[in-house]
Amino acid sequence: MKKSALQIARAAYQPKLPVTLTGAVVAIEGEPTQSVADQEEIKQLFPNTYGLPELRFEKSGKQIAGKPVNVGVILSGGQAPGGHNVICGLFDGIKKINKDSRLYGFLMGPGGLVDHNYIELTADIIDEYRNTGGFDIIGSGRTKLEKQEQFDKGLEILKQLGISALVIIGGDDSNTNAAVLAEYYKNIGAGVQVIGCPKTIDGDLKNEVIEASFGFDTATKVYSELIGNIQRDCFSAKKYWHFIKLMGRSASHIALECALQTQPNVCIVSEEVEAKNQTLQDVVNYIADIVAKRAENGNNFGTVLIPEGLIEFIPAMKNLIAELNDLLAKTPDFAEWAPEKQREFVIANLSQNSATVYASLPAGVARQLTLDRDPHGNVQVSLIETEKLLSEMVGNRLKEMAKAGSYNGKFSPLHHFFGYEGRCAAPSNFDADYCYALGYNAAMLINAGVTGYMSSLRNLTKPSVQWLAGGIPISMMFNMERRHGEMKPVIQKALVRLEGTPFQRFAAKRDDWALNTQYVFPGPIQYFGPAEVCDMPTKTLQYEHLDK
Ligand code: FBP
Repeated sequence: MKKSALQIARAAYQPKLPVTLTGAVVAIEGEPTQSVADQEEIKQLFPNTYGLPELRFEKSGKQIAGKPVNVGVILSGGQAPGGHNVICGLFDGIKKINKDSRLYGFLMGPGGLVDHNYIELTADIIDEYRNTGGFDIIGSGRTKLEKQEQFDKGLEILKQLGISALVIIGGDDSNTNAAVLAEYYKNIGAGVQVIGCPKTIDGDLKNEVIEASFGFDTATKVYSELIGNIQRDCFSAKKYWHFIKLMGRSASHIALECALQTQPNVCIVSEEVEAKNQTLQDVVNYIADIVAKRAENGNNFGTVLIPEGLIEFIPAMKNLIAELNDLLAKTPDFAEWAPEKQREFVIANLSQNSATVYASLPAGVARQLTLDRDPHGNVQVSLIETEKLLSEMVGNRLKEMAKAGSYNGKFSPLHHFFGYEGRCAAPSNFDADYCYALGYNAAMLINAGVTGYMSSLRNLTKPSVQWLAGGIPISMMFNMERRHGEMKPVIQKALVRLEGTPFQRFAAKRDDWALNTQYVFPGPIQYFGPAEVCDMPTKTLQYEHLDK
């Protein structure tokens, strides 16, 4: 494939490893750990990998040396900038351990392991992908590894290729799978270590010990550039209200980070809507009031950021979705029915409250709620057109207000959805360094002989050379949640904390941003130039560090 000038220049970028990882390491064990909730149940489900200690790497002062190791790698779930660098770091790490080590990539996600589809990743291939966006080196997929026959089928090919360690690069669901697989292989004495790496643009795979998932930095910078450009356009023409839905699945981290970077007129944070027990109409009224107040000052324009998961956080909608999840899990042929039959069936089988909410929704949105779940049982929120739903309802509300004499303005909404635009961008310097180090560090965890761990780097607001490297037992992040109608052990998703500094900073400023146009135009990601332009981590990460 022909390369752009930036790709060629960027290929030469050498990610900066933490000093700790620049030679051989010793693994220092911390205290035994326990899961964030439901300890007894999780301990029973993970008898071999529960309670392991955290690991911290320190420089040993020696040269790295070890036996050759064959490693498999899987990219799982949605794309996130920097995935290629995780693989490059892993490759360089295992080659550092022993130049005869080999890396195999399973194709198109966890399905590649089960179906025995793989390629060997050689130096020539790896060099083509350094510091590039995308997951195309081996592709990704959302197959859920959950059945014993899948694990056994996977083990056949691992044995055949002499693979003794598998690295799964994925989000909360995929790392949950990694921990389940690690437990199973340990239990049957398969001799295969399983290591996870925290990936997702959504930013919701983080906790006390994992500071950030990779890809969030680059994706939010791409969206903020686009939002900034729209704000400049809207400030120039002064005639449109832009309703911008942002990816991020359930959590509002992406919307919040973009708000902190661009200072829009409105940003809805789903977690706050839930905490205040707001209805859809409350959210609509809040936006309509801002539109009306701006109109009083002659400002018939503005920007509204909407997290894609909003619908799921409106309590009445949340109940409806939970009931739909259970109902659809019990009705496997639902998707084959005609739309009217589906609608009648749903209304007849929901509780009265949920049936009323369902019936009150515009038909298109109601139908979107019943579309296929992903293999993990999640509603595909990116398919629900919340931005159109909200702008339509705001328009209706403004008509009522105009009749009552409390609004006199012009409302012309435009709609945008930013998601896929950011997932495969060339990684920012932060993500290029973070991902390379995560992969390299995974190689060190393999060398340390552990399983069921997630590659971890901390101290992320400092320059990358000062990051702290180690491993976190994945079972430590588990709690029990209802999935597909059954209670399952899963990694607890990190939602926006309303008491945390990122939200508090936003909340302190939003009234000012709503009425007095205070837009910031961040511009495109810069790869070459001063550190304050090129290497700055997200505001979320910077503010979260103030909470520590
Ligand atoms: P992961 O959780 O797998 O990282 O995926 C993140 C995400 O980009 C969400 O923000 C979005 O809702 C979803 O993937 C879209 O999924 P798909 O790529 O299957 O359309």
